[in-house]
Amino acid sequence: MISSPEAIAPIRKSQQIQYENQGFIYLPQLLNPALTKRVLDGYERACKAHIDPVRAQQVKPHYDIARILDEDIVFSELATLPELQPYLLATLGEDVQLVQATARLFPPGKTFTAPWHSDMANTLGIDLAHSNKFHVKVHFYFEDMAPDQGCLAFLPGTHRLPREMERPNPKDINAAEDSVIIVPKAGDAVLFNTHCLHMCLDNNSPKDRRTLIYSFSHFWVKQFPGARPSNPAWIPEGSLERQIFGLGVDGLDIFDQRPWQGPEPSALRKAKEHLARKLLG
Ligand SMILES: O=C(O)CCC(=O)C(=O)O
Repeated sequence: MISSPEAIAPIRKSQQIQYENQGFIYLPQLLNPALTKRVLDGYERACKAHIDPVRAQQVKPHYDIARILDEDIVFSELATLPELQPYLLATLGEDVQLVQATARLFPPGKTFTAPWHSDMANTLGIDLAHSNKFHVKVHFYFEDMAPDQGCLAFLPGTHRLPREMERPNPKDINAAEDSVIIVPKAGDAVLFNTHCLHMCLDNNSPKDRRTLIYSFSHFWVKQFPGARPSNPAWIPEGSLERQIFGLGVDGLDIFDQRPWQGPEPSALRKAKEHLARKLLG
């Protein structure tokens, strides 16, 4: 079945403005309780199989499962979640694709992220201050977080700083006073522009922080291994859903992928409109 763009309600203008200006959106209760429980169960099974044995051998600042999509169909469902789709379309565009999916466990301890970093700071060939629809991450939560449990924090608006402008010195930043710290509950998600300065704060709680982290970008961006489930039956039928897993519509150029039936690829349409304007004077 090919869905139509009208089937997906756009996000609210206020959310779009907030995202464009601040660089992140907090999405409380994006996952319903039944889905949240399935995600938690799937994560715990995967953790038992892949993280527990490593952890028994080696102490690491954090533990990742890079091929989480192969562990349970529920992790593929998250990537194409209907409630998430309007946000992906608004923050990236119609050619959205999943590029990486990871399950992460962050044990109590100091943060493993660089203080106030952009994931994209060294990206060549694109000026991210002018391209705020390039790359987003979604962190999914399936249990309530405590404020000191390694939460995400952002310096709002910093994705828009010109490349040549000096970034704030981490020594001058007091997270509690200068940043926005998100303390999510089970079922929540946080979507952010990965060029916005952010970090994961220390996990000073006695509990592991357990999350899922999915990265999305455009159809022409290279996917990490594991960004598509090995079992093709776990890829839903819809054209947007297939595109999210890197399976485009045959006959459409890689730079012009759109999931929707009907409209021609935008480059072709624009060329035709241009020609028509010329012919008709
Ligand atoms: O909270 C984490 O696990 C990592 C946060 C981060 O820096 C990221 O997702 O880019």
